[in-house]
Amino acid sequence: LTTTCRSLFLFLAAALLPLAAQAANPVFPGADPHVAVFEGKYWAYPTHTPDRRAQFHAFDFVAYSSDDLVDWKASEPILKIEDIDWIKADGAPNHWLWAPGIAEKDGKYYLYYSVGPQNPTPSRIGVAVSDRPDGPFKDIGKPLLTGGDGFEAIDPMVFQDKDGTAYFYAGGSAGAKLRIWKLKPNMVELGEEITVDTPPNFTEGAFMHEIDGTYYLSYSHGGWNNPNYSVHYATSSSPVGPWDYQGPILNSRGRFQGPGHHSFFQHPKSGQWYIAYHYWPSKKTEPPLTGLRQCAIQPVTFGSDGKIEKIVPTRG
Ligand code: FUB
Repeated sequence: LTTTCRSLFLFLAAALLPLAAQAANPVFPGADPHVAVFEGKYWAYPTHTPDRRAQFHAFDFVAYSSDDLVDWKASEPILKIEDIDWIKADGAPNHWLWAPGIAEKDGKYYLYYSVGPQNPTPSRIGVAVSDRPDGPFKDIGKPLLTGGDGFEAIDPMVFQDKDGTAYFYAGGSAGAKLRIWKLKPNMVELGEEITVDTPPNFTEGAFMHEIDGTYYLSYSHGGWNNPNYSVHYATSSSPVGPWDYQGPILNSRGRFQGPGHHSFFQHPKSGQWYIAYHYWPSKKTEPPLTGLRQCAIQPVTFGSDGKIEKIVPTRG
């Protein structure tokens, strides 16, 4: 009996192991999550959505950290709007922060973020620097990018290529235009802008990752208040295109409102890729939406042709 019980226990333990590494969605509150691996831990930087009133109008950022993608711990605020002098100095009464992007270089961490109002322009993107992934971050004292002429400076993302060049991606929503610059080596100034095509069905939330020489540009399509809100992607042999449109990868198929504004990241040891995104995990699928946006994480599978297999958001 003892041997049978032990075999049964080992069988059940082995069967449960993969589940232990898979989070029950949603995993943490917020939206627009940029997840990255620093110092052997997962770090997530979402738009902070403390309550429904503030869900598009946050006044600080927090980071979440995890050793296992299951248990996530919120940090203290890593940057507060009241500590950003140029926002206060411009005198306009209503400002807010959202959609951060993170990058690390030579032991310093760079947090890029959208500063509202988004539309009408000028929308702006700021950048703050820290010695630690959980801050505190210090803003550099001026905007990195200002929108105008129909271009909305929102949804920053930095991709560091294998040759060390850092590319800065931004833009979307009403203008639905993607723009890309090289970042100067100091990571806090824009260098040369590269003229690129905006890929088909681009709305906002650009993200770049690279695998074996294929560059994957992924982005939100449809807008957060549209039932077709989803994530699409295009591939290229370079981080700046030209793009080969591949279609949608993440679509709730009417089950939930969302998903959108995502990031890709890789398990540092196994190499497994994951996608983090936000959605409204209530059953209601048409605007006006109930509840707050929340963040979810799911594994990503690539076909032998390098194409991303379609993902359907989960809850629980
Ligand atoms: O979080 C505010 C906006 O909603 C972002 O800029 C978009 O990407 C969308 O997620």
